[in-house]
Amino acid sequence: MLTLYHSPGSFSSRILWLLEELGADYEIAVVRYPNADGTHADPRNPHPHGFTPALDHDGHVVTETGAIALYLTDLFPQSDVGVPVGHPLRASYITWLFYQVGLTEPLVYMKGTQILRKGAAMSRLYHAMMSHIEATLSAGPYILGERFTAVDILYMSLFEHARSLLGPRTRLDAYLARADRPARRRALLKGGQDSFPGDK
Ligand SMILES: N[C@@H](CCC(=O)N[C@@H](CS)C(=O)NCC(=O)O)C(=O)O
Repeated sequence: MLTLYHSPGSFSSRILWLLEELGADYEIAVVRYPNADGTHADPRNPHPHGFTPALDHDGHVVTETGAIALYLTDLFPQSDVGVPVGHPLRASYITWLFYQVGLTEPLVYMKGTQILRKGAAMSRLYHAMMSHIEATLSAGPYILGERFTAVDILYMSLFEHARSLLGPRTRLDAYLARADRPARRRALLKGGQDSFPGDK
């Protein structure tokens, strides 16, 4: 049994979208955040900090969005949303999953909090990273090429959320227009969000 510990509008919405793409049978446990000082975490949530997402699979707990994405797509190797071991795209798939959670997400966060302004090396890395992503998408339509994968779920969710920080980017906007997928709409409804981000 798969149970997703979820808070509407949080990172767990990405995993909900992935579960819908995979056609998985799962339950959602809606949990509340802890207070800012870390106290009063929801006692049902197995995440060590009370954050979301956390995934319980038959009593085994996985946390961290990237780890959950890899775990789930490995659990459903027949799905096109992941890339199984031995497939020619596996190296690229894992590289991009880790690039998203380990580099893109923190650098975009640092841009949002203005920390980037204080560090020339980090700022340079941010611009190099965005150029790399856009160059990759020019061969797209998706990060891995023709195939929509869990990597796109993580990137589309992040870039939609942070879109106003990123400046004019035609290619990125064309990419984000592809996020309107039936599984995404189902996930938003099931996850407690009643409208699609692009809808007026
Ligand atoms: N590195 C974690 C981050 C998870 C995270 O920060 N989740 C946020 C929601 S987007 C959260 O649960 N925050 C609780 C809080 O701020 O108290 C992941 O990628 O899963």
